[in-house]
Amino acid sequence: MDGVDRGRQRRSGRSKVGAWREFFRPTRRETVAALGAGLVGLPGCLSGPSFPDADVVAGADGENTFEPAALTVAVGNSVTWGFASAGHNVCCRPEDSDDAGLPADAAAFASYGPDESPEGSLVPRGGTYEYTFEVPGTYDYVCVPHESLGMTGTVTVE
Ligand SMILES: [Cu+2]
Repeated sequence: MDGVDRGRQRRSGRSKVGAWREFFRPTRRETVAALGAGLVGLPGCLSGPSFPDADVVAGADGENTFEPAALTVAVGNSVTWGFASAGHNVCCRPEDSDDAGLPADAAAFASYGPDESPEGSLVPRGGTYEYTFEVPGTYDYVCVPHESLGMTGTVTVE
């Protein structure tokens, strides 16, 4: 129960993602309304899709980054990645990337299926990917197309 409390505190203290959101600064209701009105496609809108419920934003401002790159969550917590630009994925499968790693007793995961191409299976702009961490430890994941450019991240599960 102590772990749940600490997890909540960490989830509410997502400062880097929070700072990114402040640029757009929508309320949840405004975001839903804006998405419904097709804001994503409006010319001149440079902030891209907003992800009120995302823990990690991939490709913000067209950069090859995960923000925040390091995140700590409690066992049983879900992490949601929001994809602010096209061309990215999430891979925590050592068979697909030398930079991917996870606890020995944890299952590998990726935003694409086991039979899909790691390089070619990408989450669309505005899409999300969610994974629930049931095994404690350190998870090093990558965006396969951009791992050589440093698009990597870590989730620590306590
Ligand atoms: Cu990428």
